[in-house]
Amino acid sequence: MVLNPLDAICNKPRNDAICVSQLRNAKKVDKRILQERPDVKIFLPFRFLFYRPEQLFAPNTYNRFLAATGGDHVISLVDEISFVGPPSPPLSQLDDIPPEQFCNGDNRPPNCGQNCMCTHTIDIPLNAIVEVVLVDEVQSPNLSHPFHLHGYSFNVIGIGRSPDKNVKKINLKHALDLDRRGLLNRHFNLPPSKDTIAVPNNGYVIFRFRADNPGWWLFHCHFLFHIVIGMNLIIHVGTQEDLPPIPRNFPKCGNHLPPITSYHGHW
Ligand SMILES: [Cu+2]
Repeated sequence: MVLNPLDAICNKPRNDAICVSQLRNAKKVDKRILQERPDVKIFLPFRFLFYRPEQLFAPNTYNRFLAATGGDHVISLVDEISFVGPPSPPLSQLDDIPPEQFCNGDNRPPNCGQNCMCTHTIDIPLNAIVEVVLVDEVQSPNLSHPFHLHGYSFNVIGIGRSPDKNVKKINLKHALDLDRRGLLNRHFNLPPSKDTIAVPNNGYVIFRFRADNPGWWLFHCHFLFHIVIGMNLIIHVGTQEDLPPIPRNFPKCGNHLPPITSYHGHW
């Protein structure tokens, strides 16, 4: 019996494998999690961006990248943004971070380019019921990205691939369409609690949590070499007023790297 089969067939019982979404929670699950509509719904497609050598070695560009097997030079995009860390910790030094450093899919910096780099942060009201739909646009065969959320355990309510046999590759647009038509798998029978979940290649994962733990929580693929190239974002729950006060004489820190900038129309 295999846990998390690579074929991601999770919508029916089988003898050879079981998906995490088919496990049952030993504990009670928050009733609000099990209601049809969450308060906040976030679609997060993720993929690689391939650099051409001339883009990497153009004068005065210092792009970070991963040299993949086969010789590709890639960075990672989550919702078309490659995460860069803030110069100081937002938890204790929010005022030291330029506000324009933060971004998300709805608030991209102007002229951000295809390799858009900023501190991808999604604001969530305290106590909201949040649903996250991860969509694998990397689609590297047999590669499942293990996404990990700090600060919470979440309930996994769906794992799968497109039921449409004519669709060879899933993407955000198709996932949104499936969702509108009620064709994404969602199970509400004691969905299991996890803090890491592997997204099947060419597939999706749906999970939910109640945002009752205020703070700035990193959400990221757990492959270290994907963290380095930006496969991360921050789930920011509540406001600074929801957090305990910063201790007196708490150490401070600033940027130890020159700022990383995106291309501005050099494509
Ligand atoms: Cu990854």
